[in-house]
Amino acid sequence: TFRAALFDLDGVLVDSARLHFVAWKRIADELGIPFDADDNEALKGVDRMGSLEHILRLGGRTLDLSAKEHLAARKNGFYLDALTTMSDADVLPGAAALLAQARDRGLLLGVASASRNAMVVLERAGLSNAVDFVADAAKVAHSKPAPDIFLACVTALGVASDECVGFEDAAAGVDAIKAANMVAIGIGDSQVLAKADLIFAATAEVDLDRVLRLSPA
Ligand code: B16
Ligand code: MG
Repeated sequence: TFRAALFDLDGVLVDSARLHFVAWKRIADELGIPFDADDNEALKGVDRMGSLEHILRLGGRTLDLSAKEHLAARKNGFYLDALTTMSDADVLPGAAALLAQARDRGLLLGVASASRNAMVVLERAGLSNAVDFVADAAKVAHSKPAPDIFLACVTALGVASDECVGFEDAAAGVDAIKAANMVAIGIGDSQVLAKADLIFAATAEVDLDRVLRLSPA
């Protein structure tokens, strides 16, 4: 039986992609690199430096490490400013109910986000008390698709990998869950998330009973 449910943040629990986009758009504009909402799709689940590198590639640009670090920090400043406008209105439909239902079933709840701002986001969204552990992306060696952030939850929650189910909206996140030897639930497009064990179109569509009937990994 499952003992823990691990959730990605952006795209599964909270709609923060919009705020990331606005912040990256300012950086792209400064660099003179065309960047629209479609381009932003590729940044979902990708960590901060990986996202900047993707934008630079779009523009055929290369920068040295210190210039990249400066831009990544600037983007984060814009994002942190935008987070002051975040509230429980940005919680994705069905997310709070799903967390409550999972806790009701006796599952331990973890958040496995690529975001170094996960704690702030959860606080702004009013969800910090709805979960048991929030993994710190700054403390893991390898970002998604590596399993590290999901394994950090396993250690902290005192469960085994094969007792966990993970929820993800990004292909790299599904790969991370599978690499951690967990059951993977995809939230979003069935083609993009084809490697997941079960896929729902949106968080609000998740049928937790169906999920818990899957046999652990
Ligand atoms: P930060 P997730 C990811 O969150 C976002 O999807 C991605 O767009 C963002 O670049 C990444 O967090 C890092 O965020 O700059 O705040 O550290 O989907 O893994 O919850
Ligand atoms: Mg995500």
